[in-house]
Amino acid sequence: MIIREKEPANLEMPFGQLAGFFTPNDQFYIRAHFPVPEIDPASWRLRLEGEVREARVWSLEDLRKLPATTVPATLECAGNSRVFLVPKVKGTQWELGAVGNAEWTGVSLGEVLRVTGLKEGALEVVLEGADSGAISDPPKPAGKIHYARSVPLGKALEGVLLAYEMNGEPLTPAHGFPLRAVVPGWYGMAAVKWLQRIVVTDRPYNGYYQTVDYAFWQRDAAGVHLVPITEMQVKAAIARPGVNEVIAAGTSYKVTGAAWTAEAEIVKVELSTDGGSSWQTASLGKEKARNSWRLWEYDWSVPPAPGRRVLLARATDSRGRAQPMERDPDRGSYEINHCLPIEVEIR
Ligand SMILES: Nc1nc2c(c(=O)[nH]1)N[C@H]1C(S)=C(S)[C@@H](COP(=O)(O)O)O[C@H]1N2
Ligand SMILES: [Mo]
Repeated sequence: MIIREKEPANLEMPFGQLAGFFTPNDQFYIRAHFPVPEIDPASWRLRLEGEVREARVWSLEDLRKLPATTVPATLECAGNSRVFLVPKVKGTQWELGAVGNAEWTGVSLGEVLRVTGLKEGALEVVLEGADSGAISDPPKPAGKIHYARSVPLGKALEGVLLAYEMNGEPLTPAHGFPLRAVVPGWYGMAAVKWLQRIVVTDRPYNGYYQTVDYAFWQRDAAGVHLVPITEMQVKAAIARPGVNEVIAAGTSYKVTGAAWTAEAEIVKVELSTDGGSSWQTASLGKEKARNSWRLWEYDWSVPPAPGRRVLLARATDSRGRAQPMERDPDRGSYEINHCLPIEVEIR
């Protein structure tokens, strides 16, 4: 793993290691704002409060008694590929590997909410982690805050998993033991780890991690306004070759990668080996699942002449969304899904 930060641990998968549909747990990237909280599973409780019929606490045992489901989902950090932004922006300088695909097992948040019972005014559901710390750069609240994100009630009832297993194994401490949220189709920041409290609110939640952080400027009929980052944008990433890789002239090279989107299928991945002048269709891998990435490959006949070449991949999904060639500046330092140049050397 590439160490982007030691404490708290922020680790990236070297994306050239991409090998299969599911990312092994020990290769799955780790993103954390604060140190991993120490949690004793026996005394751990999940508190559920706010606009519910009656506030209650859940033990791990209670949750495991509810029907379990297994859901494959790709998590991509909203800041993945930030190192490609020009000019440079603040934040962890992820290359391509702050993304992974896993099978998550747990109980649906909707089930837990239905069993608990909701009040009429319920509007959003705030997911709070047990980790906390102080923010260094203003604007910031005073003192320590917990990591927290909200989902609208509709999403909370249908599309959120409270997971205790990842690829068939109990969550590791770094990935949110004993319980984390998984919000398939949304960027990783929604997948709150180390859950300790769920609060149903009767008004929009404007917490730090969906206003000051993890938000972008949306332009619509209402003008320009700040909205929380939610759904993943369509994106294809090249795993091999890597940046500055030396490739033998006149040979055949298998270009590989993955492509993902939200609530849609990847229908096409195109590859350019000449900086975007021409595009060829890559072949898509057999394995697929909603909100999971699709592997792809392309057999490149490497030109006989030495020189530098820029490779680009471009995905299109069944909602008709395609990757843009240019960066959208309203996305700030997040949602980096324009076609990323991978420059190689033919020798
Ligand atoms: N409690 C808590 N949950 C969190 C975070 C965090 O710092 N604290 N980071 C979020 C971000 S930004 C991402 S991208 C994902 C990463 O999940 P992973 O470390 O299991 O890959 O966790 C999310 N959940
Ligand atoms: Mo993230």
